[in-house]
Amino acid sequence: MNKAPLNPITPQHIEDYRRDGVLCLRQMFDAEWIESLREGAAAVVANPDEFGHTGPSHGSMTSVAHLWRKPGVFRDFALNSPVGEVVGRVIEADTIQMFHDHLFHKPPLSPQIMQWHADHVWPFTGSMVPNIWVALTPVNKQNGQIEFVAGYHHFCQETGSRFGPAGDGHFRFPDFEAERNNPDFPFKFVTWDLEPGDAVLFHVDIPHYSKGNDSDHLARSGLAIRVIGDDSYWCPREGLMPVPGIDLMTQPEGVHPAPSEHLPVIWSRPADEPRAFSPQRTAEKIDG
Ligand SMILES: O=C(O)CCC(=O)C(=O)O
Repeated sequence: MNKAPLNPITPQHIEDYRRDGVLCLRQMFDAEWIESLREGAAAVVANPDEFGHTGPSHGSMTSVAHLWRKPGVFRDFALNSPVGEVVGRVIEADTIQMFHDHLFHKPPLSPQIMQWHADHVWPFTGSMVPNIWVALTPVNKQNGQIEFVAGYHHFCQETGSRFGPAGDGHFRFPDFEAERNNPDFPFKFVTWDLEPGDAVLFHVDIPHYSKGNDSDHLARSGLAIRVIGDDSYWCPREGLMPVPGIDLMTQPEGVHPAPSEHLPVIWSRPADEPRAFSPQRTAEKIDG
């Protein structure tokens, strides 16, 4: 099972992520990882409660989180696969800490739609709270590929617009379904067909959506891994999703979370490489 990415992270990947806040990464994990995750996912689908916590979207789709907290392939993948390095290099972090994972499995003919949303539920502010969604089956238009609004994170970060408990309570997304065919809409809708082992990596402020599975024979499965990089800070607000085992409301607002067993460092940039993250650069960006 590979520990370093199977393919290089290129300047193009970094540029695409900076510009769009979402990109497709082809084949960074070897077949052994993917086969083991597929077997793990089949066991979770058969017995969700034995492996993790079922989410509100659990039902006609299997939706189970916190799988990495128990020994097994999901923990091995989080801690020992190249997933931390892949994310860290693309988002230009120097350290990556694990905090959450989530299996989304739509069986054939699952009507489960994931409505347009962004992952604003996490208890962190900052620009480095990404999600890497690793395909465990082929993913295509018919069985429920995920669609994204590319570049929308710039608007959110520049205007401080976050809905839900992390925001001001007033901000709402536009009706993205209505904007799909609007030639004047300033953002692009993007999506990719994926093979097992491909992944999509996206910024916490990127809106995304997936339709139901219309295939009568092909399930659609993906494992979302959520991590934090250097530019992420505690946001202790009621209504945000706590990290199990950590008392959210006693965490220091605006401080980068210290590594711990619940937020382990899963990748650090080697000491002989120049640092990618500069707090000063981030402060300059925020100041304008
Ligand atoms: O798997 C899906 O269809 C949706 C995934 C998602 O919303 C997420 O990873 O945040």
